[in-house]
Amino acid sequence: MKGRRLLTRRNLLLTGAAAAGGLLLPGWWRRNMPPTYGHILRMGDNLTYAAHRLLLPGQSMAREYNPGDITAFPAIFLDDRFLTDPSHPMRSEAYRRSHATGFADWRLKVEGLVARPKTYSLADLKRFPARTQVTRHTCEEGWSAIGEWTGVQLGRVLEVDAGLLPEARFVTFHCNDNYVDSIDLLDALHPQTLLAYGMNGGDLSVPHGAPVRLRVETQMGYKSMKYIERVVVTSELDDGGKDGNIQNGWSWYAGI
Ligand SMILES: Nc1nc2c(c(=O)[nH]1)N[C@H]1C(S)=C(S)[C@@H](COP(=O)(O)O)O[C@H]1N2
Ligand SMILES: [Mo]
Repeated sequence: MKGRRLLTRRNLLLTGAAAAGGLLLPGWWRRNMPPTYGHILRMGDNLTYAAHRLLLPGQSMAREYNPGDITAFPAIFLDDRFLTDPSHPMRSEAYRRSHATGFADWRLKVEGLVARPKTYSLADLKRFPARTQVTRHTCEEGWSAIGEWTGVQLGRVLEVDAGLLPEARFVTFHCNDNYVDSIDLLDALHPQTLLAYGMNGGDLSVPHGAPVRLRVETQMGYKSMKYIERVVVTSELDDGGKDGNIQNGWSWYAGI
């Protein structure tokens, strides 16, 4: 179910172009390839990653829709039952308590290769200029939905406020349900990559990742991590250990 990739004609073409680019531009290759991980069969990830980085330079924007295009939006994995059902997979007492206070005691840690490691409250994040965007979320399980997201650009927090150090290359997200995954700096600093606290005009709900989730509009839905609590900037890929999505069979790079 996780990390499935369709080998489309377009991907094959892109892959070929990227391979050619890599042979011609070894320096580019070194700078733009994701780190090696796992199994030789995962090479396909590297080729797709390289193809996107070569052919979609930098910051191409994901399509934005109008508020009238917003659709019903399923919530994956979680519903509000975790608040009352102790056998629910997400049973962090701290999260339950935090939820009961309207997330007043919730904090987001930003650490690693930043000049000023910081801890943000929800109010702190809301003091930054907000961005609202209506985008399509595509899940690897075969559904997609359109929603409106409001939040602060991750790039503003990382680059402007915390200050990225020169060795920074990846950003890893640790979530309350032990979900861990990372993105590279290009996606982290993309103008549509948000720490989102609002959805469809209201607060982000528990099923959709309250109080703050990531929106990465350049990749498949599973990279848009919910229940974020810690953001770590690194120079090397942190695969998240046993909780990491790679170990659980997902492609690290899931560009769309
Ligand atoms: N922390 C966390 N984030 C997560 C997930 C999860 O299980 N835990 N599921 C991912 C997947 S596979 C999808 S499709 C989207 C679903 O977001 P939604 O529940 O708002 O529809 O969240 C992503 N982010
Ligand atoms: Mo998904």
